[in-house]
Amino acid sequence: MIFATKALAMQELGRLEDLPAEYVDALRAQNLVPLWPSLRAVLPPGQPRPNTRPICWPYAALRPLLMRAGELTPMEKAERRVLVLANPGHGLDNMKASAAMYLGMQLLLPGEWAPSHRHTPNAVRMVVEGEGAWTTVDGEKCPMSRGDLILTPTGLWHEHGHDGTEPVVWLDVLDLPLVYYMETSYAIEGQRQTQRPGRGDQAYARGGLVPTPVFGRSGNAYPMLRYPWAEARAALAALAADQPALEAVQITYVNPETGADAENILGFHALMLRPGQTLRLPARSPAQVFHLIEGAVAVEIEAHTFTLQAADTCCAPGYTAVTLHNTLADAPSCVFIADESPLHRKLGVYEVRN
Ligand code: GTQ
Repeated sequence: MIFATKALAMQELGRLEDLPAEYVDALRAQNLVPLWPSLRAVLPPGQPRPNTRPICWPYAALRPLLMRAGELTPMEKAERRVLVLANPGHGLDNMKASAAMYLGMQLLLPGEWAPSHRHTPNAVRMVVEGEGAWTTVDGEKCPMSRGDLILTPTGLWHEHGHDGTEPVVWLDVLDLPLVYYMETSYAIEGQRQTQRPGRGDQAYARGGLVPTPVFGRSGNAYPMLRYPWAEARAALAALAADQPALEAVQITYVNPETGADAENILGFHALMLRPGQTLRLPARSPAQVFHLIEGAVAVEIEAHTFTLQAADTCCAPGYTAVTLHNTLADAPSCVFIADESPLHRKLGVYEVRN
């Protein structure tokens, strides 16, 4: 959406203190409030004033605290053993990385099981470390390896298990703040799922080639639940090699049957920075989260520069340009990006500023 940018000076409006206290009390007694003292706060001139601050959560600081949670709190007392990556701009207790995004680092120890449930918020997992864990989503067992993206879309049953020998950690990204704000957030507990045969990551393993049901449609709103990192990385490497002049070597995680975003509210992308590359992402309305899968990247957001090592996570408010610099001269770096773009597009508020 494009707004006229011709700036007119904004009129100073009357304050609450300018009104007789007895009048304000009479209004409040009828559950009424005057708009004009708050008008500039809810409709600020030119652009929003986000509470979302540029924040970085280095994995080296987070990991020992997460492992301690593993010692302090057994699974039965946690259900999901998660440390929430909270943005202080929203208040730590509100569990928001941005207005619509929740981030959590979840730990599952060998032999543990996080019981089956389903809920209205959409979630994805980005696997950070460890082998041998799996998430069963809607009956499909999805193995978890570093960099894999696994969807648990709204309403689908999911549970996590671990047959390996080392701790497994993943990053949860949920649209919980938005769904909670809408007063639509709830969960239902369930029984252990029976696993069904079939894997979307096999059926949809080749771009541009999709299974064609002859005897009726698959009927799955979410035909692909697991996006292996090996495939995503290969797609990025092939794109980088095929198009040497391409500035942004980026892919989007989509529904392979419709081409639409993989989930309804948040968007997910992987970006490869060429050795030494600096890439400026224009200011766009959605807030963004950057999680470094491999390499080393300096992320410049407003006055902040975060130097991301592998497994580090940071966030940027919307309406803000972000510059990414691959500090490796001889190897690519790969970044997982979560953003609020599907939501903004659906609501008609999506903007690119420059
Ligand atoms: O793994 O199902 O970080 O339900 C927050 C809520 C993870 C999960 C979170 C959840 C989950």
